[in-house]
Amino acid sequence: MAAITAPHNPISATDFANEIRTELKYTQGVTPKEATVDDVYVAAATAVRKHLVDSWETTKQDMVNGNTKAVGYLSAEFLMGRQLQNALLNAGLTDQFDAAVKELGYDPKDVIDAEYEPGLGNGGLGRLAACFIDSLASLGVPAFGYGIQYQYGIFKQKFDEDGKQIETPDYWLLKENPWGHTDYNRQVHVSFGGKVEGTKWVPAWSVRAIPVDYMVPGYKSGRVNTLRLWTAKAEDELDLLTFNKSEYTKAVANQIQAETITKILYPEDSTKVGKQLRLEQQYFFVAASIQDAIRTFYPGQDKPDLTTFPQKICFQLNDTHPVIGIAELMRVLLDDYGYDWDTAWDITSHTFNYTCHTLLPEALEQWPVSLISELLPRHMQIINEIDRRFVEELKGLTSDEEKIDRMRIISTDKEPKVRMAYLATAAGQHVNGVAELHSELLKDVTLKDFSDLFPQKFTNVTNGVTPRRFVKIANPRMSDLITEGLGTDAWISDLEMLKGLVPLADDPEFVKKFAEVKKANKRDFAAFAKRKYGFDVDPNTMFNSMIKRLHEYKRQALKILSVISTYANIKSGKINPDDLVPRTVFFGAKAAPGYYLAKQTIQLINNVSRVINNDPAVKGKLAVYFPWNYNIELAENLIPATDLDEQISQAGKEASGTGNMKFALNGALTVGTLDGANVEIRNLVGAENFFLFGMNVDEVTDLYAKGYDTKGLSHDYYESDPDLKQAIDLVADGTFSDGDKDTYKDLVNDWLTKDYFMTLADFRSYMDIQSKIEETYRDEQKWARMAVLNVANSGYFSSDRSIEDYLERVWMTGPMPAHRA
Ligand code: C3B
Repeated sequence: MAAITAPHNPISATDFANEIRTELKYTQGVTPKEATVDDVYVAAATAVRKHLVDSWETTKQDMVNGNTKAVGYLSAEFLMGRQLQNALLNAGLTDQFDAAVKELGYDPKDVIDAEYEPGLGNGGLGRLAACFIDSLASLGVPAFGYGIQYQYGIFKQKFDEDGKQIETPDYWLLKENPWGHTDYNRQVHVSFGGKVEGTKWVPAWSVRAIPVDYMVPGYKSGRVNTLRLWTAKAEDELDLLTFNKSEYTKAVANQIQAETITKILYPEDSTKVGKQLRLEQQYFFVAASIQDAIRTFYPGQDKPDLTTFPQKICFQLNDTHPVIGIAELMRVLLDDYGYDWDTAWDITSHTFNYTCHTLLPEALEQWPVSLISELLPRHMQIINEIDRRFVEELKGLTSDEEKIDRMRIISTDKEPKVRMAYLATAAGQHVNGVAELHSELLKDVTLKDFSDLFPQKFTNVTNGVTPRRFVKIANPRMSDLITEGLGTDAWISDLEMLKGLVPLADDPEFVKKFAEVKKANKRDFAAFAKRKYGFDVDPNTMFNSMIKRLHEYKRQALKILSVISTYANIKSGKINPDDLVPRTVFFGAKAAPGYYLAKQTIQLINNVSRVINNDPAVKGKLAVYFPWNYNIELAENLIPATDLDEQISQAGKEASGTGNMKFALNGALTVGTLDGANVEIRNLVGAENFFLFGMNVDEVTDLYAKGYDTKGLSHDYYESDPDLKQAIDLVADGTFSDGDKDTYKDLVNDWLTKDYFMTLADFRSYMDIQSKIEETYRDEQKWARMAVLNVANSGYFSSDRSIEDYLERVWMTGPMPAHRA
């Protein structure tokens, strides 16, 4: 793939400082003397944005005028992280920025810190979308990210004095947002409700969808794509008549209803919700995006030839959230442009592809037919017809009536529902899982009936992460060492080049330098943790991290029980603390506000932390920290400083994981189960460089078959393992709740009677691997060598590679020809 390398930006630091001064004066109206660090941040952001505009313009023009099919990545979440450093890197202005800001009398770090991190995603799925649009731009593929500009992102997390999670709203737009351009001149309208007369939809109400555009600059590709996030506004802002009668609230009712649509990100992550508002959100952003794509690729045409649409753009459905888009494109083609069903279906089915991100059945959305009928009656009519025709098609493929019933897009139960995953699978050309194991399980279990009859639709694309943000920017020291080792920095856009580090794993000099980088990163993190959270972290201990959403299947409970067990054994004298490798355990996790057991687990971790960190008996040997409000900033700081990463989900539950990739790429070793992308990481870095424990998928399946969760078998594990019993008893007896035995009652009860995710069954195996981890860690050289090999063999996990796989297996397109000035 021919990458064009943009020249290093020729502007000098002094000129860039002048550009910042100009923005301060003409955009913000402050003198450099009056300016605060927030002003300087906004001015610098505005200045760097201007350096990207020309490429943005040519990219858009080349996309519309050229013949390369574009990608529309439809996602309810884009967890972008802070933008300034990434924009500077891709504009070739990092060094000039540092010098210019110093010239203006500021510390570059403070200016970068002035940016408020947008939280428009819940976790892995949203961050993956952000990595993917970065890679699309860096590879020079024409692409749009389409999503929602939520007014409130994911909640801000705090802990109260009891250690409980407190959620507060994240009103991020209170701060100036210099990256998003609200384009009032490109608004579209989206309708809802009403009735159908024959096949004519007469909606009851509509809203304006206003795009907020973000530049997505590629790394050394000379390309800048667009992330277009829609925000909802009322058609008639204010009912003046009512207002003049002094009925203020009533007068703005319309506005409130409209703007509610993009008010808040759903705080759910892989768990069930059934809210009308969520369907409104989903329809709102896909309907706006489809209109946008048509007007972009057929500018000024009243009667475009939309049979060419699948050659202009393909839409990737990021999980089930945008799947209603299938019915919407059908509606647009049938009703707005007058195509017959077969033509419309041919266009639609060649436009959409679907990525499934889960194995939890409850996370595959199903919308009640009654709800869709009310909110989108014409779409329900269309889905009924899709279902009817699909059944006909199935009858031609199988005589198994039960199978046909199982596969129906509309379920046949008493309260029929539309199964969005089935709709996507039936309609699209390709369905992919996000790691090899996950894609296999999709074919063998979750979507088995479909893969039996339509095997050609199924493929795998293993996830990846962007090396720009998660290596180059997050870990500058290690990046410099890699560049020194390889003699080039070309690895940043060709991550497989890290393989060149393999021989250096046997060069004691290089390995030593690598270990020193990790130590320096740990000191940096300790300083960060002190500044930000007031923690006194000891950088001379092993840093052991578990950062991800709090979910039972991810098994933070397993980790905290192991910590409790070690603590208890030190206290009882069973373990001599001097025999332990001193360790600091970090947790970072938000729990969905309505997820009771997850919130209890958070409370338990906080209180274990309080007890252990204040107990002189374990001082210097064991500490637990739980920095609140886990976000990308924390990840970018903690990952480069981590020695040991926890990927301990129950086998068969984590679709892929992407944190695991970030850690391996930053020289942390993994302790993990054979789940998600762990399997591929272990294969690539070598089994001897990975700490494997626990049951595999088959063993988990067997244990369910024996009745593990239904017959209370977890209790046997509790009774037969004294360490496990001791740890659970300490939770139950009030050791971590000031003597109160009720605090964790439900959690303990769940462990002992159900334990659906088999934490107790995997406990012994998890404890056993710890001695191997400690023994390895004591040999500094050996550990560092393993860490180097993890980095060297993880180049596969670049999101550039994921995107290349999508291009080849799913989208059938590629980069645009290089732009010639
Ligand atoms: C997540 C999965 O839980 C992860 O295993 C996976 O790595 C990422 O998606 C990206 O593919 N996921 C999520 O964050 N939110 C969902 N609703 C479903 C899956």
